[in-house]
Amino acid sequence: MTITIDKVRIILVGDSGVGKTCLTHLIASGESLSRPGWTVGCSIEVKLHEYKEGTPQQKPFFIELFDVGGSLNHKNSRGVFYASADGIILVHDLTNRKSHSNLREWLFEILSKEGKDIYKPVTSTVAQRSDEQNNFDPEEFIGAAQMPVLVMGTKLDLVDEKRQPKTVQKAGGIAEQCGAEEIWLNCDDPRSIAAGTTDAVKLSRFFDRVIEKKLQSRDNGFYGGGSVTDRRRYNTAGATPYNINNY
Ligand SMILES: Nc1nc2c(ncn2[C@@H]2O[C@H](COP(=O)(O)OP(=O)(O)OP(=O)(O)O)[C@@H](O)[C@H]2O)c(=O)[nH]1
Ligand SMILES: [Mg+2]
Repeated sequence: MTITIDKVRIILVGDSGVGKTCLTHLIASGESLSRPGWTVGCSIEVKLHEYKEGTPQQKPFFIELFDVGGSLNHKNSRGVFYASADGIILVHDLTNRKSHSNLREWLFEILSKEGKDIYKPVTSTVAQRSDEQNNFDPEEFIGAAQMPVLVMGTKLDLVDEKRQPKTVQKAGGIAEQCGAEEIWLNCDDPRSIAAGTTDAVKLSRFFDRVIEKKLQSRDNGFYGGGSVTDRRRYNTAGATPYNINNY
């Protein structure tokens, strides 16, 4: 017997080396990844998620995780992966404060790419653009885009509170500015987001929000991305529903 399962798309962005590929793999498979290579372009993993688990509305959804390579070399070409995103996971390295402050720029980059008419810069010179970027207000964006955001800090195992007390702080960070939930974890430890943990619940709630938002846009007739109607067949006999793709 085959059933049809809807999908949503979540993009993971953040500086190169923060751990997006390890995190994506951990979320999708529940396992840690020992030696990831740099991501060129984007790689995709898929997770089967139970929307509103334990309620009468429970329903399976595919969560497509678009792990976008963070290298500066691909800054101009990666906009294509942002199209029809339904949610964003902003990833930073807890031992690298700059990777956290750069998340504003990542949000700006997503919004200013073609295909997203939520926040279109009107200027074109480098100086004007940099000005626009500095004045960019994440809260305003989140309000306009209505796109669920989750902030995830990696390498918690490497944080030495005594030596780096100022590096790790939740208050006033990008999560607070966006009104987003935040998870800190060690991607090398599969128990970090194991079922039943607080962070697994947070993650599951985020997936539910992304799905809910998408269903709402579809009901309101705002949806134009095509992925809810682009359904996939899933063989309930137990075959792997999806492979990792490199785009
Ligand atoms: N100790 C520790 N190492 C981590 C953690 N997460 C990732 N790493 C390591 O950080 C390095 C970079 O991880 P990646 O997942 O490749 O980083 P990325 O963000 O995908 O990088 P790009 O593909 O270049 O954008 C690897 O050596 C990982 O093993 C963590 O939570 N703890
Ligand atoms: Mg990677």
